[in-house]
Amino acid sequence: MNKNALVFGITGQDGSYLAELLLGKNYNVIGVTRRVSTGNTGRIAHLMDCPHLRLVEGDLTDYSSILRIIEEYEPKEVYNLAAMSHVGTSFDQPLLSFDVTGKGCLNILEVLREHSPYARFYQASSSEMFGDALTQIGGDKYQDEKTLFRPQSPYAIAKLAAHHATRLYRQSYGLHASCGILFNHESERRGGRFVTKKITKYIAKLHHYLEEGGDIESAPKLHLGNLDAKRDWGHAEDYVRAMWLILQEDVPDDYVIATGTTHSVRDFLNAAFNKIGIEEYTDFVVQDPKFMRPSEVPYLKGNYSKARVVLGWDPKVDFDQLVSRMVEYDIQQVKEQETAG
Ligand code: NDP
Ligand code: GDR
Repeated sequence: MNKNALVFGITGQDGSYLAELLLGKNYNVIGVTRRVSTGNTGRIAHLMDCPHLRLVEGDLTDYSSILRIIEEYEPKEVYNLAAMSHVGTSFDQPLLSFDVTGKGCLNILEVLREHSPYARFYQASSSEMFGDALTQIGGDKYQDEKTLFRPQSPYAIAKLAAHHATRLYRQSYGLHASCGILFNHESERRGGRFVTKKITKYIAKLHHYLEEGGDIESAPKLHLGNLDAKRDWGHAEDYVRAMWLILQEDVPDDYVIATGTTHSVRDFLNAAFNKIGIEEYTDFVVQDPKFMRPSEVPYLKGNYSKARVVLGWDPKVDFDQLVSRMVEYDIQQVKEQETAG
């Protein structure tokens, strides 16, 4: 009999890749979607005809819908990828962020404790929880499972609450509950308001504009915030593999998942503009206070040694490949849109 896996956040970037991975491993995948007035299933459209995928409506803030779904499907594995995941937006919507990203996880844990104590639970923790914990930046400094948490946004505070709740339910009630502390991971399917996708979508449009004979001076500009922040960027396909591996371990635990390399937003801009033959991005980018955050996480670089040793996990896609894949995909999208109409 195929195992049932329940995925909260299946319509998101990671949810779509995780669903593909689980379906490939012969799971029955039950994906929780929010009822919205316009479509939110674009990222999983290619999976909709799969007989082992079922979508059910529910919301992380609604305990009763989580209870109903878990009682009905009795999943062996539960992945919580649902969140209000945009750090910048969490400063404008702190209460919603906490309700969804923090308390939502507790809703699942409570249902599991009372009704499904043998299910295995994965919580999507985040490198944002480290915040500005590293006071001296640069060099070979990195974050690992022992690094202090000093969250710098409402999002990170909510994630840290969920992280500690998961640990507490593991230790106090014996739940098989684990956290992946995932560093930034991007992909062709990344949401359009995260910095990498914002850059690659702009570049794809700029490429088309220049090919059509547009001149550089009149080109629309790309408005960004802090260009000095450094992030450890990997590809989502690699990271969902780590999520699955974490739940296959008999002993639940927390793992840092990262690439061990770090690049600034400027580095990403340089790499992405170089892909379309532009050496200098500065003619096209404007720093706009609107995209600056009230507080920032300056430097992230993860040490994933524990995941490598225990899970046998390593990332396969490096920074340059990630940038290439995103730029090429977005250029193709623009071409298809132009051809379509
Ligand atoms: P996305 O923003 O792409 O996806 C978030 C998902 O959560 C969507 O499916 C969204 O549904 C769903 N969701 C939001 N609110 C609710 C709610 N109230 N009830 C049920 N579902 C809800 O995020 P990613 O795929 O990039 O990330 C997955 C998880 O991993 C998130 O928890 C994120 O915070 C965390 N994370 C991500 C990292 C990254 O770099 N990508 C790094 C570390 C952690 P809808 O489609 O309807 O909006
Ligand atoms: P982050 O990702 O906040 O790290 O959270 P994001 O891509 O939003 O920002 C990365 C860095 O780029 C700077 N930046 C901008 N960011 C955005 N979104 N838009 C801009 O215009 C812009 N200009 C500069 C930011 O200030 C920041 O320093 C992501 C999310 O996926 C979280 O859910 C996840 O937990 C963490 O990664 C790990």
